[in-house]
Amino acid sequence: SVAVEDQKFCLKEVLNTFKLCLSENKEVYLEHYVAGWRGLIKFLNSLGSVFGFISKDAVNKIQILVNHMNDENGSQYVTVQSMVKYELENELVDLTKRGSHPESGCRTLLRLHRALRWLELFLERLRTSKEDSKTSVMCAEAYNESLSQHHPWVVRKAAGMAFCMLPGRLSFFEVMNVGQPEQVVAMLGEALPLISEVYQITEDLYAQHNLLELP
Ligand code: 1PX
Repeated sequence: SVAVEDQKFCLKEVLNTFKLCLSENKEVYLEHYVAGWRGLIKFLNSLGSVFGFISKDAVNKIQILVNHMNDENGSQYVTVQSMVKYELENELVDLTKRGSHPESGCRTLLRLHRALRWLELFLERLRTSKEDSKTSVMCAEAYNESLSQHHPWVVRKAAGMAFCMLPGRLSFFEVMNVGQPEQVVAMLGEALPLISEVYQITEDLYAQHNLLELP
């Protein structure tokens, strides 16, 4: 269940789940996508309760997807591709304004997808950071370049305040539970292309179906 997020975070596990995300013909498995996010939320939770409002929203979104995967039409929710096809063909998506399908898989996954872009930008900054780089600054820059564009002012404000509470670079690396900073950097170098690929495939799919602005 998503309620239990208390095991120790390990970046390597998250890396593995993102590896499992892609099928042979480059479809994105929802099961592993969700598992990847669970791992990230575990990490966020270990940083303290100021990030609770962020992880709460992410857990909500994951739960919506898991509910779709477990309901009677669950077989349509195996990959992001099959989900999009099924929901569009059956008119289960609010396309222009919120209506009778506020919890469509498509609009819910889009929120996580946008957050994945933030993650990509943030991890790339972490990977190339110097000893005196500030995680709060890297995080804020990544956020301003991506996710913030989809958030109202109050959310941006709250996020900005939370970023200031992030631990410094070295403690941050320690929480990642990979080993020495050089090993963290190497691991990030391995993880980033996978995350980028999952992001890009989803982005192209959503663009192709005109789903990038779902309400
Ligand atoms: C190895 C490093 C890993 C770091 C892992 C951190 C995981 C972060 C997970 C963040 C997930 C955020 C999902 C946000 C989805 C969203 O945009 N929701 C908004 C829109 O939803 P709606 O249903 O209303 O259309 C919603 O309004 C969000 C509210 C919560 C605030 C979101 C702020 C996001 C900041 C993301 C950066 C996280 C900083 C973590 C620092 C490590």
